[in-house]
This record gives sequence, C-alpha cells and structure tokens, in this order.
Amino acid sequence: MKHRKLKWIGLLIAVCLFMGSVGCGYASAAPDLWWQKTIAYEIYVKSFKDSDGDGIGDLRGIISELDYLRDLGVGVLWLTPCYVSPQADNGYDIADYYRIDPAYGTMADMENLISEAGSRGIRIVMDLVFNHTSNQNPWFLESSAGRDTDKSDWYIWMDPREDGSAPNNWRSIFGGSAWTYNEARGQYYLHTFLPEQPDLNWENPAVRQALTDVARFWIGKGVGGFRMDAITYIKKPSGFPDGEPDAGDGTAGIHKMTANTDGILDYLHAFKAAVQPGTDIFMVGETNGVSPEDLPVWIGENDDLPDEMKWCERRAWSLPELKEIFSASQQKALLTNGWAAVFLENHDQPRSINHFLPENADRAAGGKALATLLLTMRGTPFIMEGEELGFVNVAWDSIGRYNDVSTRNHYDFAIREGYTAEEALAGVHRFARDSSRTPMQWDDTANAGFTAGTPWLPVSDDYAWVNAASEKNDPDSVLNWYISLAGLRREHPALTAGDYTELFPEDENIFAYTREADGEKAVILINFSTETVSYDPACLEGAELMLSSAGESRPGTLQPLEAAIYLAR
Ligand code: TEU
Repeated sequence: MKHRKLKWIGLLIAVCLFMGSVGCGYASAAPDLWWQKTIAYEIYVKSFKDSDGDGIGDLRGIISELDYLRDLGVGVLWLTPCYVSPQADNGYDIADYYRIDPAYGTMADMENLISEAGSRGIRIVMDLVFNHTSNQNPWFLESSAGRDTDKSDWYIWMDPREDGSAPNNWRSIFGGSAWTYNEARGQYYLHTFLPEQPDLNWENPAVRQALTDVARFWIGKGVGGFRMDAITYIKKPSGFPDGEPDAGDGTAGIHKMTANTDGILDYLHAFKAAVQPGTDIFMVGETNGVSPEDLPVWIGENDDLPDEMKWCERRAWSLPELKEIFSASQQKALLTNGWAAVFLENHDQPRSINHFLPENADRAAGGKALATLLLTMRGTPFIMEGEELGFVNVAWDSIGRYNDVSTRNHYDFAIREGYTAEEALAGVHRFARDSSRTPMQWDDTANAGFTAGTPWLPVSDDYAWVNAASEKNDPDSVLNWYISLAGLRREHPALTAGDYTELFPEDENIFAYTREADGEKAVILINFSTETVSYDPACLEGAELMLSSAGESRPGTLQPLEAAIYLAR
C-alpha cells in the first residue's frame, strides 16, 4: 500500500553544527578561531584517488593531490572513516578505531598525510562513528557472546516480547526492524542502521570512557578535529516505547523515536570537556533531528525527513522556503553567537545541481550559482568532493549497478509499498547516495585518472569533459569560480564573520542577502532560475561589482543562474 501521506520536503539543509568552544553548539564572540576562517572539504576516501591500482582510493592518493586542495583554498579535510572495517556501510561500521584499514594504507601513511597536509596549512578531520560499531568489532563480539562477559552491557540488549518478537516496532533508518536477535544471549540488540552496525550503550560509563580514549588517541596524532557521525541518536528514550506506525507494516521510523532525546547534551558536554581543553580542535556534529525550538543549546534546522518514501514522493518546494530555512539558521547562529557548518552536499545526499536547480539548468552556471551561496554564508562551508567541479547525479539503468546498501534497501522498500520498478528507479536517480560517491574525475584518461585498476564504483560517464585537469585550464570553469570565491572570502572578513540580512524574501527566483562587518558590506545576488530576472537595484547603492558568474552584471538584472557579488566600503 502506498503511503501518500509521507512526503519528501525536498530540502537539504544544514543539520550540522559546531560543537565549538564555549558550550556545546557555541563559539566564542569574535569568530576568529582557525576553523571559523577556513573552508572544509569532504573526502570520500574510497573514491578520491587510488595510488596502488586496486580500484579503491587511499591515503597515499590523497597525499598526491594535496597541492590541488591547497590551490582550491581549503584548510580542513574531513576524511570519511578509514579505520578497519568490514565495509557493510562503506566504513561507517568500524571494527577497530585504532587502526587504518589496509585497503586505505597504514598508520604511517596517516601520519604522513597529517604532516604533509599541515605543511600546506591544511588540518585533517576524522569521522568519529560513535553511535554504533561494526558487529565485527571485538567489543561487540565479546558483548554478544553471553550475558556475563565484561562488555555485556556495552550495547543495547533487550529481551524478546512474550511471543518472541522484537522488543518494539522501531524500524531502522536503512529499513527493516531496528532489532536483531542473538542466539547466544537469547536477546535482541538495537541498531539504528544496519544489523551489522549495533548501537553502543552510552548509558554505560565504560563505553563513554572508551570513546573518549579513541578521540584522545587521534588528537595525539595531530588531527584538527572530528566530525561526529549520527551523533543525535546516541541517547535513547527510557522504556523504549513503541512508536506511532508510519508504514504499511506497522513499524515506526526510529529517527523520530530517538533523535535528540532529552539528556543527550549531558553526554556531549562531558565528552567535550574530556577531550577538548588544551587543544585547538573543533567538533562538528551530524545533528539530524535538531529542531529550532532546541535553541539555544543546539543550532540547526528541523530535518523532517520521512526516510523511506523520500524515494518516490516529493513535495514541490519553493525558493522562498529554502531561503527561509537558510536565513533562520543564519539569524539563529548570529543571535546565539553560534557557529554553523554550511553545506549543500555530502556523501549521503544527491548532487546539489540536480536537487536545487531546474532540470534544464546549465551544469556549469548552476554549479557556480550554488557555490556562491555555499561560500558566502556565515559559518564554515563544507565542499563535497566533486562539487567544486560541478558534478551531477548518475542515473544508471538498473538497481544492480548501485553499491550503497541504503539505496538498495530503499528501492526494495518502495517496491514492497507498491511502487513500480520504474517509479522506484526514478527515486534512486534523484536520491541515491551513490551519486555523491562516484570516483573523483581528475582528467580525461581511462577511469578519469582515479585508478589504474577497476574502480570500485563506476566513474560517471561525463568525465571526458568534467574533470579537474580541464577545469583548471578553463578560466570560466566551476573550479576556477570556487577558487575565486575562496580568495574573496579570505580577503573580505564580511563574508566569513559578517552579519547576515536577507533581501527580497518573497522573490521566487532570486536568493539575495547582505553580509556586513567592519564597515564593509557585501551584497550577494543569486538567480536560481533559468530566466533573466530583475530586482530593485537600490540595494546596490554605493557598491561595486566584485564578481559575476555571467562576466558582466547590469544592476537590477540577473542573467539565468547568474551569481553576482557587489561590495560597498
Ligand atoms: O548518517 C546518519 C544518518 O542519519 C543517515 O540517515 C542519513 O540521513 C542518510 O544516510 C541519508 O540517506 C551517517 C553517515 O553520514 C552515513 O553515511 C552512514 O551510513 C550512517 O551515519 C551510519 O553510520
């Protein structure tokens, strides 16, 4: 049965925040900490650059491209998890937090990467997956062996209901029950994601201590910070109550039951107090489920995602809605003196050009329009690998070509709920996480220069003309637009620290705002439509054009997808 009620709100928005310096979610008054003045770049390690021909990106590959990243202007590299892992969820299932997976290299390679990046002014940020581990982690192997082991309550174990079924009706984020039965204990364990990703029991102080030790170990290696994966799920509601069913099978999405449970900040404050003092590291949390009402303790936007049916149902959304969400988080960040991570893409989302722009949008013009938004907001921007080249979604013709377990599970769920294969595949084309995970396109040689072997995931077909080498040589490329914006951001503190004021909030096509600091005012105007549009040029009084993606810009008019930045001093 189809659940037409369920809808996809069609907006990807910053559900990420800095767990910065003064209290969780806050930064100091003057945003002048190193991580507030820089730009971050997400490296999907498996897909960035392969140095040894096994088809899998690795740490040495990253080292070989550090000059490219420095020239782009980034100062932080967030690496997706590269610890030892059986790869049930591409590394988000960690079997050993203290070792690098041999597929990616060695600890010596990691140390080398930290130091080579450091010599180029770039810090490495590790992904800490602390909501869960792999089911192959020795902690879980011990915990699941019986009820009387030392680690017996390191995970969340519950007895079956009287009829032997799972303790409650929670559905995991990747589909299926959130509980899996274990024979040895005669109990179920909880997993927010795959059965191969059992949730840790944060109630247990020994678990919290073990995780603190992991963070301290990596600080000792010289990392610049951490990205805290799925961090809003670490605290579960007491009593583990059934949820209101929201699918045909009577299950309730676990997200709504466990995200941002009261008391979670006690854990996070304690964690921060245990690892941060005396360091200059930052922590950025993936904070799904944090709502505006949660301010001032969190900063973010409500991520009202109906997880499963987003593949097939999509509510029409308008630019004013998107603007409202951005503006609200910009204002809140300012009012609460907080600091946000700003992003349009990551490895869990489709490419932003497809997601935010009309279907007929020119790829390069669209990439520049979105880059302008990303790099002129208050906060630290996060660029997803390939975004700086204007990557778009892949649309493979069969679900079999997709690697991501969540994509495949969502496809199956849609079929079970009564959608046709064609409808389900159309959803995959729009939302598959694989689209942001295809190999990086370095040049127009075989496999886009990503690997000398067979890539673990196919390279997108457009690599002959969308690649780093050709964009470097093209002054009008998306890549060079990013480089110009990064330069502008370095030169004009108004663009990093400045106040934010939205202009023309009702306009259906133009996203416009000012950024002001120290007597400098930048006016940013972005045309999200593929039509020429006009606006009241009074907002430009006294300002000069700094950059326009259309080359020239006429005050009062924007070309299709044009982004223009004016500056008044
Ligand atoms: O994602 C957490 C998360 O909540 C996901 O549901 C996300 O919203 C979803 O992937 C969208 O399709 C993190 C990681 O970013 C993700 O890659 C991992 O698969 C997940 O945790 C489990 O560790």
